[in-house]
Amino acid sequence: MISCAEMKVPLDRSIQQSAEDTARAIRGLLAARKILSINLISSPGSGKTTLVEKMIESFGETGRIAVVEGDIETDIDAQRIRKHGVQVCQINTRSSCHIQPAQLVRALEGMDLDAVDVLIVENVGNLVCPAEVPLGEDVRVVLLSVTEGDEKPLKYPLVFKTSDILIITKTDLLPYVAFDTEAVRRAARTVNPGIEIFEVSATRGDGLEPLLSKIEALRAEKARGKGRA
Ligand SMILES: Nc1nc2c(ncn2[C@@H]2O[C@H](COP(=O)(O)OP(=O)(O)OP(=O)(O)O)[C@@H](O)[C@H]2O)c(=O)[nH]1
Ligand SMILES: [Mg+2]
Repeated sequence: MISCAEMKVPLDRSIQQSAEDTARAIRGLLAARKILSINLISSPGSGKTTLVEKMIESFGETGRIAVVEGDIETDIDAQRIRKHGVQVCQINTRSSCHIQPAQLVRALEGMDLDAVDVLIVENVGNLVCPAEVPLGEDVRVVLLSVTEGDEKPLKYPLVFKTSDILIITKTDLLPYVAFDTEAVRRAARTVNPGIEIFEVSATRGDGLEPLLSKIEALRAEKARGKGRA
């Protein structure tokens, strides 16, 4: 006789494998089209959508950016992005605290991928669950705003460990909060020595240039077929 506890393990594994398979399929689909995909992860309100808006403005028409917005409810973020004239698809995850790979597949099915060079996926605002679920991305980016506290890389290590880039956001607010940028840099590098770190104020425009240059370099690398996929 098989107990419930014993049965749960293979079931959980098959669900996990299925999500991984789907993420792999997304990676293949985007790699075949040489589309650079970026998965943005942060706590709610760290400035993801604001930064995406700045990226679209900076890359302009030639950037061929498409955006997938993940939120529990509403299409508020998709409406913000739509105003910039790029392709956007809103996913409402309802009870799920992250975008599932299968949801991303459905979103991509509704897009003209031949007109895209860079796909930006803004995950549901959360530092925990999105870190556990790859979406076939080339680049994972974690954002941490200066109002959230400088100990976060140590308290939420997985997302910092699995990200390629850390963006410290809202640096214009540094004079008003106790936030030790150097401590964050040290903590992030403790959990992930290879993480690349940028500091930006999207609203004031500070620090955007090096970040945008980095993304442009990744896009060019992908276009030449030298991406990680
Ligand atoms: N001072 C300051 N405020 C910012 C900056 N970037 C974003 N904000 C503000 O922070 C708030 C949240 O910004 P969003 O871009 O919506 O944040 P988000 O991470 O997309 O939020 P969710 O999608 O809800 O997780 C808004 O009021 C923005 O105007 C910044 O660089 N400096
Ligand atoms: Mg947002």
